[in-house]
Amino acid sequence: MKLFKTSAGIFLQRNEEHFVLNEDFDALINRDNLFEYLSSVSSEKITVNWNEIKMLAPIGRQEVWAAGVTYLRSRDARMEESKDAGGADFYSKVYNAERPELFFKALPHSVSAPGEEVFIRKDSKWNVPEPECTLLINSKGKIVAYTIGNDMSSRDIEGENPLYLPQAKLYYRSAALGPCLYVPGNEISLDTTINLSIKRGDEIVFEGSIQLNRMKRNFKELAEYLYRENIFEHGCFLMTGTGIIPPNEFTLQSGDEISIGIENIGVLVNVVAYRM
Ligand code: DO4
Ligand code: MG
Repeated sequence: MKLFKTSAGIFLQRNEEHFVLNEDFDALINRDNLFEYLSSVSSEKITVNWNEIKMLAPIGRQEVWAAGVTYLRSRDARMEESKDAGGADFYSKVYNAERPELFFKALPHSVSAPGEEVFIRKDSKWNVPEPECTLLINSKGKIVAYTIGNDMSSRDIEGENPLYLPQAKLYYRSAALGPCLYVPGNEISLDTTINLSIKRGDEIVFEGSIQLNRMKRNFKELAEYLYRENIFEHGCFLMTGTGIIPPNEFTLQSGDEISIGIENIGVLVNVVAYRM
């Protein structure tokens, strides 16, 4: 089942049919039994005309956090970009350590919705999208849904010094979520593929894909660490790290169209821009 947050309300997609849910979004997605509730809730059936409706990011009052260096490809890329700052050591250590890298990513107001622009920093020359399977964890620490996340990153700022990570990762519209919350009722299959495609004009300038089974960590472990000494009253989103990184000579340009697809969830499309 899928939940869409839209300009016309909350839509539940169940067995190819759509229903409107007149409920508080935060209370709904924080339900412990979200899958069971959505399986049986009865509500007005509708025909959705997506051309007349704006899709919103499927977030209410939750914080967005992110995990890093959860795939070998990410470890290698960080080691390269930070080699002058001594990165070889700390990225390889965190990849092998018991404790994962977790960092705060965004508050809801700076998250881009499907179709909205994501920003690159004007003081950075090397920017990439990071396509990440993203967990919705409820206030009790249970993973209840999945969505697609884009952890936009400035690789030159991050590579210059690891203490610059918050500036490389956390700025207005550096995160995108959507298009929906996928509520499968059980854990997402690790055979699931994430695809990234970047279009410049009519040309595809980068394409890549990875399966979730290439992750070094598992989702429950990441959620457990995040909730150890934190309270998330409305639940929390957790981006689980990227395994797709364009080659070093690639950087995003204003106007590029980023499409991130995850099987069973959908495709999240955003266009790159500078904040005016
Ligand atoms: O250590 C830097 C962040 C890594 C990251 O965001 C990722 O691996 O996805
Ligand atoms: Mg990332």
